[in-house]
Amino acid sequence: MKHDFARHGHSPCSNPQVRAWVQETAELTQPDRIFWCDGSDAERDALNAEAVRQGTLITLNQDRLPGCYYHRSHPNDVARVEQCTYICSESEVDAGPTNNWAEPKAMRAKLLALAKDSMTGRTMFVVPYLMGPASSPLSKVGFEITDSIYVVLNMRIMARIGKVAGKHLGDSPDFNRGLHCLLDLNPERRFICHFPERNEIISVGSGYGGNALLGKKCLALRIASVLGRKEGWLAEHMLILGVESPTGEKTFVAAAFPSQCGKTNFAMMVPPAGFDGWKVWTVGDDIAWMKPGPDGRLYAINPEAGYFGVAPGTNAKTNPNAMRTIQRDTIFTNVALKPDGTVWWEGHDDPPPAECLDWQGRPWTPNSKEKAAHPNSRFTAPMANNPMLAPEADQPEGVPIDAIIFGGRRPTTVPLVLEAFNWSHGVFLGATMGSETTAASSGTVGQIRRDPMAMLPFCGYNMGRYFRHWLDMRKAIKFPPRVFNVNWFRQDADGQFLWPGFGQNMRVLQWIIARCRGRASAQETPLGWMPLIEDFNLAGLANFPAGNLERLQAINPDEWRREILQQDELFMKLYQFLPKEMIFQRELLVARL
Ligand code: GTP
Ligand code: SPV
Ligand code: MN
Repeated sequence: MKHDFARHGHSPCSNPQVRAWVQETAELTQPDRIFWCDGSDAERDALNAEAVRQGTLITLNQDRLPGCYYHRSHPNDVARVEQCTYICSESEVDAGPTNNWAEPKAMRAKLLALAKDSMTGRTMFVVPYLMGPASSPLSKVGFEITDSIYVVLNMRIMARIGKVAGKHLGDSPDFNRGLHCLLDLNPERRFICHFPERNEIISVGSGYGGNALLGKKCLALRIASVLGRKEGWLAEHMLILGVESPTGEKTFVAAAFPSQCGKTNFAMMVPPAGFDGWKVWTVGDDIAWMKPGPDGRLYAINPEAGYFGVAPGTNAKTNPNAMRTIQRDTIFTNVALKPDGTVWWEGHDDPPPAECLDWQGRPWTPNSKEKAAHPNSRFTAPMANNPMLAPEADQPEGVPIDAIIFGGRRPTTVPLVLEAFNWSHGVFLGATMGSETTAASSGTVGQIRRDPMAMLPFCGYNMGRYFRHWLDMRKAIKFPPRVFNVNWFRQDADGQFLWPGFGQNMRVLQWIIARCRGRASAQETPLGWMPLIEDFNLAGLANFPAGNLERLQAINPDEWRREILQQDELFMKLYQFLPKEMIFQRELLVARL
């Protein structure tokens, strides 16, 4: 085995535990080469060139999309796989009724057998990475060992890579071990496994997204949620944004929406006409780590450094800042490839190309029956490209959160916006969230399921105890954020969205901020505080039929009867572990209705 330390001046991390683990993993997987990533630009160029040579990446039109590359994943490997994702805690109760559990010893043995000799003839990459800003007390170090050059190139964008991680770690043994092996991409041998007690992740058989970029869902949510419970903080599937008012007042908000339910779009929102002087700054678009600060407020950091965003539907009208962000240094995965070396997807600004290659590399024309881009096709782009990246995004202490928003994709039942009566009620609103399933995870799309706090696929421990942890956090936060519930996706009888969404969500955000600042009145309803119709800012909103706001805010008793029954299904599943407060909140809701 040749250790390729000299190439591009890489030097391996000097941490003895890291070196021992890398050595042990190399002995197991038997790569031809070991490549330690240092995060330099020279390394990026060399890796891109090598990925193009191998056919893993296609170079896009460098005049129009400088630094951009194109990738097609295996057609059977296009989304997260919840049925293959396991929490391998020592005790099954610790994983809880909403996670797949496997006995850790047996699962480890099975995975290590699969990993054995799996890198023969290949390069083993060692990616040191830091989740969170340099020198933040909230940041965490991980090492990902992978045989996928595509994973390395994505991790380079999504996390802070190389020396910064080694420096943060020093000689400490406190780092996450992540082993990723592509194997042969056979779905039968696809396992995404978490060992919370060992701070370890082993992922085999998938090269895509959250299955393979181990810093993201595996570490920053599943493992981090366990650490957060132990250490007194929250790891959440939340975007973080800052709203600046015309007077320069800044308010930070964190929002949990399930996968493909609008986090990236909300985080990068541009206020519409009529909101002169208002600005929305992005801190993060997918994950928030939140901890009470010394001043008694809740502070949040974005552990990531890039966006792994949904391509379809992204255009200059829905998300202009994303369109600017992905003009350079971006990897496009499973979108359509145009003959001029640029990219396209359903919902792009450009009309459908007369001809192109679809996400599987097959010729596509506007007459084709199938979509040109996969519904879960994505861009991987550095957050530094975002023209509205919050200046606070790198602040080690994070940003103070004044509002927490929960929202799902609900065609009926759930109003556009309401505010919780208090923290416990807010936790209840999050805990009972439902949402339609989307293409972000393999399986049926469009089915409503309970997705508490948008964390159903990402909570690394028992969901009942997770609710308890949320309730307990109240005691540690002197000035708790207010909690809100939103739904951008309510439809009329013809299946049309009642709310225009995207930039117009600024109107909802404006009410939320006014509530946080004690400036907006509200009416009490069975579900929570709601804006007074006459107070809600609809000024200048064109083509918004009279009565639509009433329809968006309507509480339909029949729908709510069904909703409570569906909430009960989750509560029954968790019953043994469910905090009593959740039962009280349910009773109060029933009584109010
Ligand atoms: P993940 O990266 O999977 O976690 O998704 P996300 O939560 O970041 O969702 P994203 O912002 O990428 O949006 C997902 C889909 O919802 C896209 O197709 C968007 O066009 C659409 N979408 C986002 N915001 C809105 C909205 O306000 N209204 C409507 N109707 N659609 C929206
Ligand atoms: C999600 O599914 O919530 C994502 C995409 O953000 S992935 O990284 O694949 O999990
Ligand atoms: Mn996500």
